[in-house]
Amino acid sequence: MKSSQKNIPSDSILEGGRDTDIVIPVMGATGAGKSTFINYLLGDEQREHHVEVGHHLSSCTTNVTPVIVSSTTRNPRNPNSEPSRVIILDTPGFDDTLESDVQILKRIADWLAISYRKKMVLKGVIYLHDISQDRFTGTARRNLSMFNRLCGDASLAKVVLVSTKWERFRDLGVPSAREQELRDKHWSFMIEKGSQVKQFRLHLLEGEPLNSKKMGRESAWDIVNLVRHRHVQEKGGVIEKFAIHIQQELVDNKKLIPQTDAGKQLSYSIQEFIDMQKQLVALENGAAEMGDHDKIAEMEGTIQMLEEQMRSLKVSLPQRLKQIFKKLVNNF
Ligand SMILES: Nc1nc2c(ncn2[C@@H]2O[C@H](COP(=O)(O)OP(=O)(O)OP(=O)(O)O)[C@@H](O)[C@H]2O)c(=O)[nH]1
Ligand SMILES: [Mg+2]
Repeated sequence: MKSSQKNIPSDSILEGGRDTDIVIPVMGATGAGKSTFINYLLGDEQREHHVEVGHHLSSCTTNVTPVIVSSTTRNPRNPNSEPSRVIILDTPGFDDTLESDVQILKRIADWLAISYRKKMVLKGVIYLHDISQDRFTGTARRNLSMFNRLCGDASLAKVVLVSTKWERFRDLGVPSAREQELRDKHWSFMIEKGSQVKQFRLHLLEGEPLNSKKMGRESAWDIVNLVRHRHVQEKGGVIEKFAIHIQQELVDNKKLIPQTDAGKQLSYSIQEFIDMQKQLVALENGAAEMGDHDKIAEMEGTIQMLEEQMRSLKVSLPQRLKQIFKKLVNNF
């Protein structure tokens, strides 16, 4: 399945989602190596399922793409029993060169919300960072901040922070110092809350004979197995329900994406703003009919937040958009 198609492909994996599925999203800035990591998990034998890897400066993965990396029969004595699937979710990074953050968040959030409704088990999250980058750039910062807001503090113990592209250095001292800086500075809060740190390595030490395919595959699987086999509490034989913050916000608390902690961080374009206003008007009318005053108050808060953002947009609105906007606001 290629992930760079403009239209969102039909997602048969999500459609067939069930409570025996294990989901592990892979996140991180564009170019961090998310798709490459997933292809190492698949190996050459499953080359037909490889996701597209970017070799240009532009972002590559624009859609959320689930990939089944393992599928095992749970009950060997019953060949008809549903196999337990390990699904790795390839995601686009924020600050993408082709798509707005609003679109990216929507794709990730929608997928996660549906999978949660289907009771697919989100075991943990892998966050990749390119260690060969000379600076912790604004994009790296933005991705980490959005990631934290998606996961929420309570889920940080299920996060594995992974550095990539180690073999780009001859002098192995350089990335080690960088990793230390990540641990001490940018990742320290997450490590305190239980996140683990790992390296995705295509080779071990300088000068060693390089079998990057074998090493890369083992290294990728070590990381996935760490997430997969983490201690799971079973309550009455049922696997512990694990959701990250945004899933709880969207499904349990019935919030809209702009009302979530991650959504509140985004600047919305005028068109996105108008689309959301329309959605809110429809929802608010529904809530008014039901007499749901809490919901109305919550939505009014969101509308206010959006209006403030709108005011702070330093762009001059075309007359036509101004009229639509005014009409929508006057509806309240
Ligand atoms: N040397 C080295 N190169 C890597 C590694 N991981 C990825 N790359 C290269 O980095 C580039 C980007 O890799 P992708 O896997 O497409 O990165 P991505 O995170 O999926 O990027 P987007 O889809 O744009 O978000 C490609 O040229 C890869 O070959 C790694 O561990 N080592
Ligand atoms: Mg990619």
